[in-house]
Amino acid sequence: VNLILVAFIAVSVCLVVFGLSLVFNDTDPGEVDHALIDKGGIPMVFVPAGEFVMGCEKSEKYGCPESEKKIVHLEAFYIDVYETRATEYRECVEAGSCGTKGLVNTVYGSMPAQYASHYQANRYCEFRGKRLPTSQEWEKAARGPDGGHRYPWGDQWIATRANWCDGDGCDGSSDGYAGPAPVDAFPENVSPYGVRNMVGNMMEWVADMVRLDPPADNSLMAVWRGGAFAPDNSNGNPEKGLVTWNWWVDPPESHAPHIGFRCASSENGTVSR
Ligand SMILES: [Ca+2]
Ligand SMILES: [Ca+2]
Repeated sequence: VNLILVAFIAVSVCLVVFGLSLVFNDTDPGEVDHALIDKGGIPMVFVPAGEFVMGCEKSEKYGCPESEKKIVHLEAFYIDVYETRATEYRECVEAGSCGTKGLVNTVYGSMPAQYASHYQANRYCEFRGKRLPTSQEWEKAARGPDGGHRYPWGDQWIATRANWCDGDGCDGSSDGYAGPAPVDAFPENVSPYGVRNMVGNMMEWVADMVRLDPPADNSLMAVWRGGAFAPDNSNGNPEKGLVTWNWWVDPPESHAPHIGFRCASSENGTVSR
């Protein structure tokens, strides 16, 4: 009788596991490969070549004069799953390849690198054999290939899904982090390609440099993407500050507590499994 019972339980467990695997296969985007890592063991995802929707309609509720909607074709690339951690930046410092000027990180573990200038972010990505993503690559990785999500997870704003500002300066709600959150927090803040925390937590430097007002002001400014935990997210308006097409600039030498970055690569040899 015991043998029959054991056999029955074993068969039941197998059926449940098989059933679950079918369920997960149904909900898994399939295209996302979570097993890719760079030479330093940092997780990356592959974004295949193809078109995506960039920018937004001028009729958007809050307007988007700087990023009118268009179809853009990009070659394939890889991008980090997470914002760069302070621990990972420190490895570059310890290897003698990255500077510490302006950096005041004291919390490591899974906390993001803060205060890195655009120059330092570039240098760090070079140290990893990578580079900063272009603004177009960043937006494709955040929005996905089909239709162009408004937020990485879809078109509806969900206040608990991203680290944005807390308290009176915003809408009064709290997401549990008055400052930066670990880069792997908010697991539902995920793009169709499996990239995490693209909007919220740290704003992210991208490779692009622009002149906003030539010739009156010819200084080159560095572009950042994605909005942040800080209360200057469009005055606490997440629908405006954390949409995937949002971008603005800061001087490339800026060291800001709410600006971080992640790296990208076009090279097959950078990434393995
Ligand atoms: Ca927050
Ligand atoms: Ca971010």
